[in-house]
Amino acid sequence: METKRVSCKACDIMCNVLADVDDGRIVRIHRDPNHPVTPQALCNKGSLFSDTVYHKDRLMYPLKRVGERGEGKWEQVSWEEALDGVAVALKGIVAKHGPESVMTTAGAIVPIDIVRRFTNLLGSPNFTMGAYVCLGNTTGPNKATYGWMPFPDWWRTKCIVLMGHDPQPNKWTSEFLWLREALKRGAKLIVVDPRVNFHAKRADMHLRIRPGTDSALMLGWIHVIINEGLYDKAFVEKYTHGFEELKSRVQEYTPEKVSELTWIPAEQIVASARMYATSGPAIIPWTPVTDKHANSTHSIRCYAILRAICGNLDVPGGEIFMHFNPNVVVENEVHLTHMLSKEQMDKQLGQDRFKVLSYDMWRELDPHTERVMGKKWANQIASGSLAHPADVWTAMETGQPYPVKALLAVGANTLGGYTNIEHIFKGLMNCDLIVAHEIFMTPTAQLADYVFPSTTWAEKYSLHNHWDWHNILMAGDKAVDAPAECRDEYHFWRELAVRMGQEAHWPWKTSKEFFDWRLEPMGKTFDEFLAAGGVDFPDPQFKKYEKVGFGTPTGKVELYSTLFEKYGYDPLPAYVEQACTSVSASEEIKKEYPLTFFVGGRSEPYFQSQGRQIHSLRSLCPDPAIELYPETAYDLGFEDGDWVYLETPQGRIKGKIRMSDDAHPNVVRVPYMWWFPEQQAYLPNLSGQFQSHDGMILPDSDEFADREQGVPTMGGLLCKIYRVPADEARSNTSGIIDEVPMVAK
Ligand SMILES: Nc1nc2c(c(=O)[nH]1)N[C@H]1C(S)=C(S)[C@@H](COP(=O)(O)OP(=O)(O)OC[C@H]3O[C@@H](n4cnc5c(=O)[nH]c(N)nc54)[C@H](O)[C@@H]3O)O[C@H]1N2
Ligand SMILES: Nc1nc2c(c(=O)[nH]1)N[C@H]1C(S)=C(S)[C@@H](COP(=O)(O)OP(=O)(O)OC[C@H]3O[C@@H](n4cnc5c(=O)[nH]c(N)nc54)[C@H](O)[C@@H]3O)O[C@H]1N2
Ligand code: SF4
Ligand SMILES: [Mo]
Repeated sequence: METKRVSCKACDIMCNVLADVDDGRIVRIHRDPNHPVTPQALCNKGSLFSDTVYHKDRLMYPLKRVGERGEGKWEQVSWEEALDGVAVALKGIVAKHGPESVMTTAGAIVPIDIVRRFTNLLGSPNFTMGAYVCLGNTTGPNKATYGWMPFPDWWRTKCIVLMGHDPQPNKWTSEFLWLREALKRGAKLIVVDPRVNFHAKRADMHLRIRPGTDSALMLGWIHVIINEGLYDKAFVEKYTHGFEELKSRVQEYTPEKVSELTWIPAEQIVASARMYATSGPAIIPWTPVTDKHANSTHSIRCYAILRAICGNLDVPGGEIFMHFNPNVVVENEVHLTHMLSKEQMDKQLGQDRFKVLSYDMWRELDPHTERVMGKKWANQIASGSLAHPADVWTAMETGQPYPVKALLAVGANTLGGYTNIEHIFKGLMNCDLIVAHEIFMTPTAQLADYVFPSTTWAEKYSLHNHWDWHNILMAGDKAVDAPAECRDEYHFWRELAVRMGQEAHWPWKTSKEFFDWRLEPMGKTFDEFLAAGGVDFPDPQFKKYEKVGFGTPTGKVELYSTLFEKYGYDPLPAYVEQACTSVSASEEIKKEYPLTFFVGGRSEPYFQSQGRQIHSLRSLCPDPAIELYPETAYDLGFEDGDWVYLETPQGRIKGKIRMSDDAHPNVVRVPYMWWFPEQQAYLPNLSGQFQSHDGMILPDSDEFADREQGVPTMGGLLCKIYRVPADEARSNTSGIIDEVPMVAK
């Protein structure tokens, strides 16, 4: 028996784990106690991953569609035939509609750098991904404020603020463990969450916020911190731009006003602001919760400003600008962004309105990034530019402003990856070419023209540093060989690239050769790096700004953003009430939809839309749970376990009531990204994609998106709940999934 050191990618935090392998088969996945960055990290999704690797429904051979789209009629073909077919179709589409008519995408656990390389060389500006509503939209506001997105110094901090964000033993375990160590050392903890979440129970302060109002709370904090003189005056004086403007802006956000907006008592707002500002070096770790609101950009700007004015930037225990790891060819360089012409960049969908996520702002920041970090087109966390998803579906559906005809989806269940599923569906149904590189026959793959079988993470090598977010480079071995004809993402993109005439830019035939090249600056091959421990964590350098300033147009921290001003956005942070909330909706709507909801609360044994076909995981959470406070449920006439419809003006989904004392009395938790692999596959049911998926109740129009980046909201809106008729209740979902065929033949 052998033990392999593998990067778990059953979710996107990528803990390093150990896999015991006997006779070419995984027998156990367990913790790596000695890993220098993610020691002891492992959750249920990781430890049970062999149930995915050896699942009976895994895709094993390339398939070519022979019936109508979504009909489920396939022919098994060779990789060569399938790739040739895709290349011929792509060339036809590019010749007719231009390269911008091709959209590429990738999920959060597959490499992004090679997708962008392919897409840039093809000449399309239309890459986007699910991270449009996650980490992908966080970098822009950080960069606009101080040039780079920092990483928290978990290892030395004295105070932690969790804005909803809630890592747990079965949820981003390595981060949970960093947090746990910090708390053991005595760090203070402030939790801002409508629910009593895992860490609220362990916090020094818990603020129960109305979903979607985080920027109001942060403006209240800035108000207190400035007016009480709790900020770092020397830093503010020397290194910031626009302090007086900020000071005058936050005057309107008195604790009393903020209390009304957020539901948090005024004295808690004041006390928590003081705790953040006075406990020593503090961190506000990145939170995806505020990457999903029509207030996202303002919220992210507020965190950035708090970090700066309280002296937490680039100091031990604060938030570090890790910049690029010098020992590797970074993802940024793999992208080859400079090969995409300005003419093509200007065609990126959504860039007319959402500049902060566009090539435009990226281009503006280029000289400043280069001054500070020595590199242009610094595409940190794949976010330098993303096409606006809703505009892509419109371009597919209507051909406006130009047609998008092809979708290449690698490790991404695009149909269920955003808000307003019906819009996505209409777009996809009008494409000429859909390609999926997948491990299962997802609803998106069911609509494809070609489906390529992928390796899982247990069957491929890995080299990553979270998309250049930080500079901690980590390598992982593969545990076992790929089964049947499963091939990794590198194989897919390179083989397609060669057929599209990009061969000169893809000299490395395998992912390992590619990693060998990326590690040339270190002077090691991938195998040598792995043998040496597979971790490169350069010693942090603090206060680099004293020498090089900040990567912004003024070279300072822009509390008042000159770039936002240039683009006609509010240069100062603000709170903007979202549409259709308990404050902004009409009386009529409020009466009809009395409850506020958010999507998420991700502690379930599934990563995003995955895992529902894995019996060991599904048995832990058989049905989509709509979480309600017991008294609220009782008042509405529901019992625990009732099947209900949850409806918004956009649409409705079906779920099962889960009473929880942890819930906020006025707030409903909506389960995320459900589909039912045990149900009838292909059209019209698409494995139940339209039944319980949160994307059915969420709009994607500009009215529900933030102004600067077009981030669609996934929380803080109104809904109502009513019982599903008894005869319908159990017909669609079931925990007993093994009794039902996974894919209808
Ligand atoms: N088991 C498991 N772990 C996962 C994932 C998974 O799918 N399953 N997904 C991973 C990914 S990609 C992500 S992005 C993270 C997400 O993980 P988190 O960042 O923790 O986000 P959520 O779990 O969606 O919500 C966390 C808390 O935010 C609260 N909340 C809801 N709305 C608001 C609001 O408007 N403001 C505030 N302050 N709080 C609010 C909720 O009540 C909830 O307790 O989890 C990661 N880890
Ligand atoms: N409506 C809605 N949209 C959302 C969210 C939401 O809650 N609701 N959450 C948002 C968030 S926080 C995030 S991070 C993103 C996540 O976006 P994605 O990462 O795109 O999410 P998944 O649904 O997990 O899709 C990944 C797909 O990859 C497949 N897969 C798994 N392993 C491999 C592999 O090794 N190779 C290949 N090729 N495929 C593989 C899985 O079967 C799955 O279908 O979505 C965002 N979008
Ligand atoms: S948290 Fe769990 S699923 Fe995610 S990488 Fe770590 S072990 Fe794997
Ligand atoms: Mo995410």
